[in-house]
Amino acid sequence: MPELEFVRRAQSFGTRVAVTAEGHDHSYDSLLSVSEGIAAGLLDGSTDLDEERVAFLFAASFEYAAVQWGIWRAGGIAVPLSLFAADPELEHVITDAQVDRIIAPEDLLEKLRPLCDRLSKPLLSFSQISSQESVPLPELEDGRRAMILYTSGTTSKPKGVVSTHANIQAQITALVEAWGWRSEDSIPLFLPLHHVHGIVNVQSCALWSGAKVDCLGSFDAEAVLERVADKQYSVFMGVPTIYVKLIRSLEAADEKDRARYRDGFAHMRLMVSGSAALPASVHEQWTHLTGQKLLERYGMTEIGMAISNPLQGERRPGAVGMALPGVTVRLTSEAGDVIEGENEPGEIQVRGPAVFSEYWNKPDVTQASFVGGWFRTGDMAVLEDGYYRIMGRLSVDIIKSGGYKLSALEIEATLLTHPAIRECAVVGVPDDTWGESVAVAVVAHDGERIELPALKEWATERMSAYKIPKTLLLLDDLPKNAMGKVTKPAIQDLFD
Ligand code: MCA
Ligand code: AMP
Repeated sequence: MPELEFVRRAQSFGTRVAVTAEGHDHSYDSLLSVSEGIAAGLLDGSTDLDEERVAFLFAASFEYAAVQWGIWRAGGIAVPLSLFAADPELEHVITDAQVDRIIAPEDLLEKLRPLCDRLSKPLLSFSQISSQESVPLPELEDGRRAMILYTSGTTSKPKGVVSTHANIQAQITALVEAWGWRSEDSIPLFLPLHHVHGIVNVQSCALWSGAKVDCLGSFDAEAVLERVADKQYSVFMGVPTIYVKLIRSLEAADEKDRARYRDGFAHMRLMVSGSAALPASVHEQWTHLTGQKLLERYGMTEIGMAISNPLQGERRPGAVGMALPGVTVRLTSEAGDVIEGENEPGEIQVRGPAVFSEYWNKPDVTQASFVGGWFRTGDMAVLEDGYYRIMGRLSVDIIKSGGYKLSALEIEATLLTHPAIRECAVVGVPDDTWGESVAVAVVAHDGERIELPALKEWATERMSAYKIPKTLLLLDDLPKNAMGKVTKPAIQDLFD
């Protein structure tokens, strides 16, 4: 029976350790047998899930990997949920993706139960869905839809990005080739598993290669540093905020510990930064403290990774490098002309097998996102001496904070449901730790006062912590242009 490539490869890795979590090692054999049991449980007598959307809410763990593989092996579409999402955000994903079933570990059932009951969606525990029965699994083509990830954009609600198995495989193989992944590799996983960075770049590349993923749950600088000092890892991947936080810990450590950490980092063969701009100063500070030159790369949910500094050769601070294997990149001017030479900025457009298939149930938005088969990223870059340098985004309404992509419009729409808010404008403001942080200018209804702590508390029920404004300005009116449109750059200036 033809198997998906990741299953075929895992069979050859057998007893090697695939995932370590909470002090337990889990082999590739175990991942194969447990995921087969989950596939059988999900199939429950049918022969193929036929792209049923199955949502799941797990921290990085053996269970996460087994459920993801189980959904795939049964022919379903995996819809990973965010551990940090508030109920309205979870509801949007579950209803928009038309999810039929939701799987969670025992300790998260209570959190999800009221929402699932209200939406009349079956909620199943990990043990409930695991079957001991051996049943034939469906034969799957690579073109089958595999995953929907929710990403914010210039529409107010996040959109579901659909990737096929072929897309995901292309995303993985580009990185395995470019970054030299091998079965001896070991990598810590502390990133969230509802985004490409954690799912594809860390977990999937490692499991494709027969390497080991060490699941740390969440990011804790001290815990990470101790394991690094223990020389547990050969590869390391994080967003710039993680490197900023680690730099702070390294600087605060005493000389003896700092030397141990430095040794641990120096022992690694590759350290990667991405998901947001890595300031050249952080790049340089990192080299100074650890002896490692970070490899910065550029990617997006819709395309996986597209551009990367080289594994061998110059890793240029402030630049993201060149197109990855199998990816074609071009820049276009505002008028839509292709830019041929260097030093002229333009929009990054991408083509290749890694590019997603569609936004779920949004044919018009999908169509508008492509021009002649090229995906329009909405990011600006310039080519300089053979390396791309990211210049920023076309839309002021996209904020990158801690590596998360946030929609100012989505946050505004939620804040406008606050009874005291008449008007508001959300902007990203520069922040040394988070890259950008969320700020809001608010006009209150007559006689109302809005204080930041109370607004934060109100927002906690309605949005993920990283979307909640960290700064608030109460204004009598929002700055607007002659057409009556709010001028966001003027609002950004007010926060200076
Ligand atoms: C949390 N806080 C923030 C933010 N987030 N403040 C400002 N801006 C933020 N974005 C506050 C909290 O409210 C809390 O405040 C304090 O900071 C600590 O929060 P906590 O969540 O504990 O922070 P952390 O655990 O240290 O999180 C930092 C993190 C996390 C590990 C960097 O943000 C993270 O995992 N980011 C990665 C996201 C990611 O994977 N993105 C990839 C998507 P208080 O102490 O007052 O309560 S992009 C992608 O996939 C594409 C394809 C790509 O290119 O990679
Ligand atoms: P997401 O939609 O969450 O996948 O985020 C993708 C976005 O992150 C891109 O469109 C870029 O704006 C941003 N991004 C990713 N990597 C980098 C990088 N190395 N430098 C600057 N921005 C980046």
